[in-house]
Amino acid sequence: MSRSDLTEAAGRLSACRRIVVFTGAGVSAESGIPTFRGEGGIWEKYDPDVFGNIPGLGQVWLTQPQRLLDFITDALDTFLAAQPNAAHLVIGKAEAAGRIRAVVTQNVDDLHERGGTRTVFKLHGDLYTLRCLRCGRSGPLDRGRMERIRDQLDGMRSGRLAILKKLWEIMPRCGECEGLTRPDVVFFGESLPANVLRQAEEETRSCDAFLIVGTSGVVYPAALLPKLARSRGALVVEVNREASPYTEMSDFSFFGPAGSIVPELIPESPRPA
Ligand code: BJW
Ligand code: ZN
Repeated sequence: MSRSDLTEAAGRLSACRRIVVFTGAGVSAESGIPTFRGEGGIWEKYDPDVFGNIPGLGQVWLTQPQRLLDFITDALDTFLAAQPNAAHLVIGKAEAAGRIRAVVTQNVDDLHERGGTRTVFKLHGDLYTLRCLRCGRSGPLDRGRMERIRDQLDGMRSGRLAILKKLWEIMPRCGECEGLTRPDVVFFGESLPANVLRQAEEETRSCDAFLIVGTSGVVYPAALLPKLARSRGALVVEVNREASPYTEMSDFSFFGPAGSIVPELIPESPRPA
């Protein structure tokens, strides 16, 4: 990455008014949420064949509830502590300034929203929403409730059956029908929310620039969106720690931390193109 390339890419982006930002775990890494893959990723500690799908999670609940407890505790600690970083904030400001049409994210955190972005399409769902397994209704899982669940987990350290029983007790229930709920996130083998995917595709088809931030680009169908943008003639710019399946097809690729590079690409006061 050279400074002149960054300046050129920023100049090209400053002429665009329908930018779609497509993000993955890397945009939240500097907020303290580990990525999935790679060194230090979540899946170094928790096998995706077990923790990445519902049958695997069901199995671990029954056979190793302590492992499930660790997974949930880690997740709650991490998400409760995370704050938006410079990339989330500058994206929110650029949207408010009318330069960005939408953020399409694979992340289930709320950092884009807290960074000020209003139009966020969450392809893989939302950790802060619960869905009832009985009646299908969705409702918010606010931070206060999350903190209370986190506190209750602390007291549960021994005895498989005792942990199973306690987990069952503290699983949030539906406000309407008292049914068990689950986080409204998309695991492997589950469909993405159809209307969210459709709107994300529409925005992608009609954008003039597509800014990819912090994704390895290996999970489908989300991984197809950059190709859709490219096929429609959008300017494609990538920010990542390392090369990805998008590097070859991008007009510009910048390798480094999103929190430093994204503010250079979409500065608050863009220079005229
Ligand atoms: C930084 C940075 C910094 C770091 N700054 N950058 C065979 C072929 C093709 C497809 C399939 C197949 N077999 C099955 C499928 C379908 C499957 C799929 O795509 N699998 C592939 C992995 C092979 N997809 C699905 O199942 C989806 N549903 C679906 O397709 O339904 C129809 C269907 C059903 C049944 C069968 C077939 C089709 C659902 C996908 C759901 C994904 N869910 C997860 C979370 C799981 C829950 C959990 O365990 O918590 O979503 S998986 C995980 O990956 C998470 C993410 O959203 C997603 C993408 O990851 P992301 O965001 O790219 O993160 P990383 O970690 O991979 O990359 C981070 C990047 O950031 C890296 O590049 C770093 O370098 C970079 N970085 N720090 C900038 N500071
Ligand atoms: Zn219900």
